[in-house]
Amino acid sequence: MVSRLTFVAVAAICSSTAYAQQPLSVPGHVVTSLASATVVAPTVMAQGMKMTATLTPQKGGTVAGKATVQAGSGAGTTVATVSLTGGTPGAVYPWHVHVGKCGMMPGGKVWGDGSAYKPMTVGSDGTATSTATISMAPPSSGGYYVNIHASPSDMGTIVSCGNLGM
Ligand SMILES: [Cu+2]
Repeated sequence: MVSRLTFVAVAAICSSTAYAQQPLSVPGHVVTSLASATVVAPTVMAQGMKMTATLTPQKGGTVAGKATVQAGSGAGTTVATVSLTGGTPGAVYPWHVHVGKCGMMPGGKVWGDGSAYKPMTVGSDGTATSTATISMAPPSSGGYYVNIHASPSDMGTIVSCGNLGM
């Protein structure tokens, strides 16, 4: 009975002019919350998940930091963030969420579209931050880690790494 009422409510909203003029991505919009609460239950569960990683310097380096991975505001998206300290001012560090764990040889594949991860430029104080939005729902199982690469021309050298955990 509950699901039948929900269906009727969604159908009524969907046929209205107001719905047609509202993009689904507007936060708090009634259609978005109805859909995420009653139709796309797995997404609701995923949105509560947040993975974090502590990034530790590799091979005697100084680059440390933190990373987070959690559901984005749009359905089926994930936002990954990274913040670093101890970087070389002016350096450009590519980074990704990878499948697997730190220290894998060879490294695990990039999770999601690699071009979504923009390389970050280190400031004069040695810090850097970056945010990537990936067009996939957050991972719900398996192992993942965040790699910081030495430079766009030296992807093989990892200057910092952290395993992602719940
Ligand atoms: Cu990488």
